[in-house]
Amino acid sequence: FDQDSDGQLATAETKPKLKKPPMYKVVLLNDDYTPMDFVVEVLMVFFNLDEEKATQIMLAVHQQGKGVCGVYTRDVAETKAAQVTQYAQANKHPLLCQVEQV
Ligand code: TYC
Repeated sequence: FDQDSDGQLATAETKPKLKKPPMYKVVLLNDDYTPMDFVVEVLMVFFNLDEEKATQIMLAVHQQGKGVCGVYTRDVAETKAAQVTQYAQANKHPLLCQVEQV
């Protein structure tokens, strides 16, 4: 017998086939030109982070080259990455955001 996600015993016949959706990371890439303040603003606006957490992630990306802003279902991740790239372009910054499957 297996246990399902509620810890209930389940046979092949009773086991509900409720799969968790695949999750996707929204990854921010470092560059030499985008101002740090702008990156912090982006993280606060599009990823609902407070200033402290946004600053931590921005600095991690600045030092390590890339970093995870959040993990979402595919549609949400794709939308956020597109919004960030669009907002950066509208402000003439080369900031890039991409999606990676977890
Ligand atoms: N490296 C940039 C600078 O020194 C800051 C920066 C951080 C840019 C994170 C992009 O995703 C980024 N102004």
